[in-house]
Amino acid sequence: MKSRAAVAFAAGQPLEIVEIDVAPPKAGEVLVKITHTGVCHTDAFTLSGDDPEGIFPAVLGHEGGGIVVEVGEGVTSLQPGDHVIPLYTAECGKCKFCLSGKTNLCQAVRATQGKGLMPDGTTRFSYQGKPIYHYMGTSTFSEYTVVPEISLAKIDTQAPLEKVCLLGCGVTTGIGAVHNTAKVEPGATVAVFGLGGIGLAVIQGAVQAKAGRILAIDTNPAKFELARDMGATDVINPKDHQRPIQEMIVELTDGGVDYSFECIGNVDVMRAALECCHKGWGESIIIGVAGAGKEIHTRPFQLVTGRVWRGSAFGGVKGRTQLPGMVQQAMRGEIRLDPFITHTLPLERINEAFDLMHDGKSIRTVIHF
Ligand code: NAD
Ligand code: DAO
Ligand code: ZN
Ligand code: ZN
Repeated sequence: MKSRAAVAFAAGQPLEIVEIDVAPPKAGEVLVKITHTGVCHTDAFTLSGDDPEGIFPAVLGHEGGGIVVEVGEGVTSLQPGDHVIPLYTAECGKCKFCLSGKTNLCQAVRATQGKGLMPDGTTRFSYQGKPIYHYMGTSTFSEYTVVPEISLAKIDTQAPLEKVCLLGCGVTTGIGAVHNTAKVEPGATVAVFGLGGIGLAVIQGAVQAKAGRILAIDTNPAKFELARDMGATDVINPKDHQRPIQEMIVELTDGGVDYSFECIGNVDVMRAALECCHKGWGESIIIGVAGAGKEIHTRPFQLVTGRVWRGSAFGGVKGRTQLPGMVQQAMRGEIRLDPFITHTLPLERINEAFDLMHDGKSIRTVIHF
């Protein structure tokens, strides 16, 4: 079938809106009509060429919501008409990772997903007879996409797809990192570095966890109003101060924070986020994705003296099991999605969403098809 899609033909170039061909779903696969998709910093990262796994030409996008159109052979858990959120972290429920009880990083389709292919090693997308690659197993920048059954969370048909699509990445990642990775407890002091969609979601999670103090840090002061609205108690622009930010935070918080979250992808900030943690117990969670080849540094004594460095992918959330419940939380108003949606645009104007992000003017632009 034909599908309107925003295709990344090459790194560093704007997406092109073209009509691609989408092949029917094979065994274990599902054809989904995407109604809405957010644009996340990770899409921009891949498009920039900094992503070591970036493959072109590809249909990017991983923060979508849509409706099942057709299911392939053997698909039992979904049927046409079901509403779904595509998952870049699948949940097969059977692999060593799924069964470990220790991680959400299902590996069932990981190898092919990382190569821009479906699990059988081929692509369902083409343009003018040439293959177009998938992205993160989701490719939500196409009106029609094909996704493995195990990479789809079935959600309430009453949920507004134009909002809950954000649970496909940003909001879930931030909130999940607070509850599943850090396990922030009531009264804790938290520092959040980077106040984009991820950082604001961390703030929301910290408020849910009843953190006592939430320090929000960004070099763009335009982000502070929303951070305060989400529940930040202190906002700090590192550019307003001469001293290293970690020193300042340690002083402001009587020895350091209980938890910090890096939501930027900057390895220097990752160091600051670790070093602003309290001696003996402070934990720093890396969420941001750094450029290819980047490395983190600190003095080992920071760890010897009790600080902990962790990472979090998709907030440690198991998508098929947990996302439907988070959608219900959003419908009850327990997860706020509206503040994240600063812009909405039609697919044809998707490049403007990247410009808004790069200019620091948006949190999330939701694209409609
Ligand atoms: P974003 O671009 O919307 O937000 C980043 C924020 O960081 C901006 O507000 C920017 O002003 C701020 N910033 C930049 N440099 C800074 C500095 N030196 N000090 C303080 N603030 C600074 O991005 P986003 O969509 O919120 O994504 C954030 C990061 O999280 C990205 O690296 C993205 O790839 C990553 N991410 C990770 C996961 C995961 O599962 N681990 C999921 C989604 C996104
Ligand atoms: O299993 O090896 C693996 C990786 C799974 C993907 C995790 C991605 C998390 C970071 C990328 C940001 C997503 C938007
Ligand atoms: Zn994302
Ligand atoms: Zn699995």
